[in-house]
Amino acid sequence: MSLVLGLDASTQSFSALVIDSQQGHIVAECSINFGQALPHYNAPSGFIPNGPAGEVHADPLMWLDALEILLDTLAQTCDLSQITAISGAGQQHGSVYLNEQWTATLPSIQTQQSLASQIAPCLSRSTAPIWMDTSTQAECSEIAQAVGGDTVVCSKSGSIAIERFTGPQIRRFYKYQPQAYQQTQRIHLVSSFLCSVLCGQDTPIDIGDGAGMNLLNIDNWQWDPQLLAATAPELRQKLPPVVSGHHIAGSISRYFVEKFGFKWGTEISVFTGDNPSSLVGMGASQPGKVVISLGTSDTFFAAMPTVATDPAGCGHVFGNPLGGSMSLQCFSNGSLAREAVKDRFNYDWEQFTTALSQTSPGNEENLMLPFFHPEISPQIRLPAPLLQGSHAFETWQEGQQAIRACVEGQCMNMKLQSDWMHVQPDVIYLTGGASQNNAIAQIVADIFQAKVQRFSQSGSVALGAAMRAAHNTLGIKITDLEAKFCKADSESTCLPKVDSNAYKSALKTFSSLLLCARKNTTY
Ligand code: ADP
Ligand code: XUL
Repeated sequence: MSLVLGLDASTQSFSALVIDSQQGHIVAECSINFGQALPHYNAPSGFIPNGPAGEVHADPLMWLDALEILLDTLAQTCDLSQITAISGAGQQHGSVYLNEQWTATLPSIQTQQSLASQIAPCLSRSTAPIWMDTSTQAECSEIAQAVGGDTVVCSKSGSIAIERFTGPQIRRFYKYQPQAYQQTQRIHLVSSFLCSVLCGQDTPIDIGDGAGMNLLNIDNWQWDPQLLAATAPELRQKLPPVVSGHHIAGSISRYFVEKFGFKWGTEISVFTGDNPSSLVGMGASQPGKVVISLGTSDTFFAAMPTVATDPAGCGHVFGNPLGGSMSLQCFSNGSLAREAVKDRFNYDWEQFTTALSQTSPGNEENLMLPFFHPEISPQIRLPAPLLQGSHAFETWQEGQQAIRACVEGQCMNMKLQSDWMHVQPDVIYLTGGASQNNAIAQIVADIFQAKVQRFSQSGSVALGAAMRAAHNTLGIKITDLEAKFCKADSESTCLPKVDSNAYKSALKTFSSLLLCARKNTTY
């Protein structure tokens, strides 16, 4: 038995998945929802609501408490001493700020107290800005201006200066809290922070997650001196080194051996971002497959044969944890937008699904821009859920139509915004919490005019982490792991039920609604 653990620290939950890498099956899995398990953090969806000026932060101590509950729960169904390798992934772009106590504290953490209470004194900033933060518009302009414009930022880092990316977030912290910035000795991503805690030592950032910072040069996958200088002073020494996804970051620390029964010496592969990890878990790390993930954010991504950047500036290039690069487009109005419409009509998911099956493709031209908080792709800051003819979402009376309009709007937007990747998929691999919904999957198939496939295993982020650990530590070929774990569930395949004309006019109208909303936006 070669048990391997994959961890997924996402926006709303912390999940674990254990695979038997030789037998090819899932041994155990569990998930801790931050809002439900840790209500005293007042973060019902995993982040602190109503931050000022577009700030969206989360408490890193909440992630640590969740990790402990997660491992306790996992230990009830799985003998953790049998785990032979570990890796993990985190929501991308979020950053954790640590003071001079950090490196000395990590190896000396004791089981008598919680992780959170021992790491708390190491935080030079009590909260971590996460990917939903839109507060850094000024800092993005400043960085772009300092290096010669957004075209330069994009050709260097794979993305224009983007509000949620870590570099602009760091600059804002430096500008508004210069003293706390000065006291910061280490800045980690969510992924590298958690990897360090598990290893009991400071660990590197991988090229998959590192590329989401506007600081990494995608030509050589090293920190870019010009971008560092444009972001904040003395930044280079505050960042950990960058490594490829094959790197072994360390082995499990004494705390986890003594408290949860892990075996001494269990190797931990460097963590990566949730999307790069999902690329691996979906069996899509070689070019040719397109993945749509319907999670808190919706993402559209693919491994790329060559690096291509988005001329419109909303798309990104990240390192592929198994080598090469990937393209990604992120939509911030994902699950929380679907939930906003569902909750507005007091529906549950079953009623939501019925609504989709009782309305027809194209929704009789009832269109919605399904943006309930600022959108990233395209950049739209106004909360402008519009009906055709610019009526506000509040005027929608008809729940069934509103629900179809929301999901169709999300898929049409995704199709239009991902055009720059020039991938015309015959098959789309669907993952994330909402992918289990057959009616949503059907709309994806209809709008993209592609076959949609799902795997019986929906947790592709944690699976990708476990596959990477099995590959890096146990030397198992990725193709062998894909053959065992990335099997499409034939019963859940969706084929388009309408032809390409069905959405022709809706796509055109949707496009002009987008243009109109962009003109009205404060960008
Ligand atoms: P993340 O990893 O970003 O935290 P997940 O991929 O786990 O998010 O997805 C969680 C989301 O899945 C929930 O917020 C919920 O909106 C959505 N979801 C769960 N069940 C359904 C369903 N039956 N239909 C549509 N969406 C669903
Ligand atoms: C990707 C992005 C989100 C987060 C959270 O650029 O911002 O997908 O990784 O899932």
